Amino acid sequence: MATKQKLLTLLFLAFIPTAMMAYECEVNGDRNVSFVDVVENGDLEGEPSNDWSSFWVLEWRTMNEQFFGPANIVVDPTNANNHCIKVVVRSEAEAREAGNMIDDGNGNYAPYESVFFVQSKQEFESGKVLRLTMRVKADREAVIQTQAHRAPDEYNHWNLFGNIHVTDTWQTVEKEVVLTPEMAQMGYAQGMRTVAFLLATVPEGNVFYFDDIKLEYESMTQKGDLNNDGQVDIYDVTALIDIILEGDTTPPYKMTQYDHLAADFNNDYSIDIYDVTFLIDFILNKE
Ligand SMILES: [Ca+2]
Ligand SMILES: [Ca+2]
Ligand SMILES: [Ca+2]
Repeated sequence: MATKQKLLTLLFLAFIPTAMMAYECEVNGDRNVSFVDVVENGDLEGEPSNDWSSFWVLEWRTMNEQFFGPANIVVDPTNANNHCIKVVVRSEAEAREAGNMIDDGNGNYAPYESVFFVQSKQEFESGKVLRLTMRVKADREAVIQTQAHRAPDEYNHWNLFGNIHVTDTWQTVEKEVVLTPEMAQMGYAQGMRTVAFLLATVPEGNVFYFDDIKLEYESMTQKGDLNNDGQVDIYDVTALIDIILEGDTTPPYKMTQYDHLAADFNNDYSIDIYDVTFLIDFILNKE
């Protein structure tokens, strides 16, 4: 930490005076509403990262043992050139036989016996517009439910995007919602960043496949404008250094006065010294 601080101070002293004097730039004209995708590798074709996964599951890969972690990426059963996520949902009979069924409180097989989670890199507050797009199919026709969670398996609200009707052929789902305070809040903690899909809705069990997943939010900001004031300038550099010093530098980012996705200037899912140099470079070279 001490070394990092020293490095930042050096950079700061070297670049900032020049930036302050002559190169402050006005980017008001470039501002517009856009949708920003907050999942990584949504088409499941890239290398899975060890640092961060957008896609989690609570499932039963062996019928007796609960698995809670990154989702399983497999070859698409309908297209050998494509990859997708596969989630296995055990049947009610298998769950009862295993003796560890997650029930609904009344002894019944619960929809949340198996859950697929899409986890955003960014927390959201109420009022945000969220848009979900994905392709989905299942071995058995089913209606699955969507919930708002804080992190995977940290429940916020029973409904997010409504129910989704899934059939045995690939179909594209598109949903949009404005987050309510109930969706965005868990107890005293503001912030929602996870869509939960409750999959155990057919007692016979099921197998689900998901692909081409996007979770987007409506944004007014642009890269480098961390404080969302319409300009990319020295104040954004100091905000960026603040974020680094506070250590909130990898997804999922907390909600603060700064836009962390705007801070990750080179889009590598890490906010670090490289972003500081890229941002300073951008400010110096902007006409
Ligand atoms: Ca794919
Ligand atoms: Ca700014
Ligand atoms: Ca970065």
